[in-house]
Amino acid sequence: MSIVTEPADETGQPPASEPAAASAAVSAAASAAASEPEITATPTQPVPMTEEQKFFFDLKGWILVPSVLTETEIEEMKAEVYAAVAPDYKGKNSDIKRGYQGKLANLLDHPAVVGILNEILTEPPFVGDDHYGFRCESSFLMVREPGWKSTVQGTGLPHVVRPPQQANAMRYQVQGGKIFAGLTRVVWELEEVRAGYGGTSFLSGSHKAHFNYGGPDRYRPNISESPWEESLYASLEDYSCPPGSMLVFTESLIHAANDWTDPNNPRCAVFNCYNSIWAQWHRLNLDHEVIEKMPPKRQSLFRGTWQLGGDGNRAYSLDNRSV
Ligand SMILES: O=C(O)CCC(=O)C(=O)O
Repeated sequence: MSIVTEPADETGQPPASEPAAASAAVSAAASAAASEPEITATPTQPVPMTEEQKFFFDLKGWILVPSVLTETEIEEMKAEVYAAVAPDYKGKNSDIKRGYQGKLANLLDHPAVVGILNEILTEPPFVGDDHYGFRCESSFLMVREPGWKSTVQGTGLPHVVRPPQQANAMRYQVQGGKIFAGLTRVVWELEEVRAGYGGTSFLSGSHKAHFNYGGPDRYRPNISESPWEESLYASLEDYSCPPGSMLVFTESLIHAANDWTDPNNPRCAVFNCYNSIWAQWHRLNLDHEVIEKMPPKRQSLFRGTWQLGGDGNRAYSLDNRSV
């Protein structure tokens, strides 16, 4: 079974059949910025997470928001990803190796992302007009042609950021009726994904597991050597979605990469990772020269990881960047 929740409009209600208002906002803002190609638009109106999305995210550890992007956005972004991962694709070479530049940068703070992360990764006192209340700490692009094989050594082995049953700064928590999803992944699927053909798979609910998954080492962040490997694999779920859909999951959830077997299209996706303004998992590996070309609010996604001192930690600068 896959979980599909409708994208919400600004009131938090799912729209009937209109394209996502959020996407339209990004397109409009992006065209307004057309004369400034280096600085893509910062969307301003987050799309609030719905109660339904919150329920399923808490229950399962992941949600799918279908058809967030417009056709034009999908085509432009796909072209950037294909150009980036295969330098000879369409005769183009690309400087874009991650989702921090070009049209792909609009995904970093897309209104659909901001609305959800405002709910699960920060609190109102830390959200401002000129800065975000969460950080982005990694981005990578993916193209998997039909026949691409995952390996049981890498992300093909069901894994988590840390074993979810132990206390740690990255883990999924709910306290006082509030979700706090430490390390959160947002995946943008730019081609169609059909269930069973190689999308990411999840052991739904495992982000709240209280017991070890059977392996010999309680600190091991994957299921290797678990005597229950077969039933763990059999319990994984995946999803179907049209291009332009957004998948959000907590990295405390057991999940895995899978062989891409769909002969109809490659998997083409952008994987962005977010964290609390007070915690960090990945080294950022992003040059100041790229960040300084972003609108200031988007730059705040890459500020240092601390809270108290000086005038507070809101703006990004060369002296205040995450490492
Ligand atoms: O490649 C995939 O489908 C899953 C990627 C993954 O394991 C991760 O984001 O941690």
